[in-house]
Amino acid sequence: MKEYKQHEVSVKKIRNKTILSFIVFAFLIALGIAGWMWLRAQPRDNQAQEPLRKVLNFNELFFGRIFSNSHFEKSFPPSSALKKPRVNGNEGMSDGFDPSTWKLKLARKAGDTIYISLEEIKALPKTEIVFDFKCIEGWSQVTHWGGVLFSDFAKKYGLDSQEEMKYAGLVTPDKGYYVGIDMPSMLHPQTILCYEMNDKPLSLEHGAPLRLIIPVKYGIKHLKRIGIIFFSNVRPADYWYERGYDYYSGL
Ligand SMILES: Nc1nc2c(c(=O)[nH]1)N[C@H]1C(S)=C(S)[C@@H](COP(=O)(O)O)O[C@H]1N2
Ligand SMILES: [Mo]
Repeated sequence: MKEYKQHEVSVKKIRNKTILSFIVFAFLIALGIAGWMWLRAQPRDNQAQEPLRKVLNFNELFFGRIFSNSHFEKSFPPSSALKKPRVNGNEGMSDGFDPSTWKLKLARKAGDTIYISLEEIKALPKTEIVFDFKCIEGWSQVTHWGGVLFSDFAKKYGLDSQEEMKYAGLVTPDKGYYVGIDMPSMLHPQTILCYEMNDKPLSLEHGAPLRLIIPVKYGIKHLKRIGIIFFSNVRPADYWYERGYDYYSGL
């Protein structure tokens, strides 16, 4: 009969293996902590550590440019819209604002600024949109808005050369809230300068007299109470970008 050679595993060998796996384990943990500390120590680019900001920028380049401004947000029948949508955020909406004397300041280019009344804006063709409004805080609500397509507005006010620029900037009258929007999203056929909600004049808390509704973006970009619109080839300042969010914030 053939004898099988027995493998003897000595106690010493087992102990060495245990020690080795413990060292590897400890090393990996140390590596994780060192990596975390390295990331924390990196310089920040608008609140996000540079390596993370690079990932955000890459995502934005890849997904933002390619998908966001060419897709259509799903629309809903007006009957499915909330009657009393929640109000969220009042940055740049300081007291003492008088909507009756308001005019939109449109800075077309240096030395060419015009002021437009709400009546003039309401005289343009009206477009309505009912869509699922999404906030980065994680909630969404189907809401119903009316106003003028930004692209119609741009045609009316001769913004052809501005349309060639990369960004539009929107700022509240008190300059407390501001957003930058890439021009393709601004000209998207669902983007409106909005003055109505549920077929009624917009309330102050929802952004009267005029707000941006831009369904291809998260809520942070839907600036309420527009004071100024301007154009630029460099990114306009953006309130939430400065606080660590993605500049693009597209859906
Ligand atoms: N001026 C101004 N506009 C703003 C904000 C703000 O704080 N100030 N918050 C934004 C955010 S985060 C969201 S979700 C929407 C909410 O719009 P609503 O209050 O009409 O629901 O407004 C956006 N526009
Ligand atoms: Mo939001």
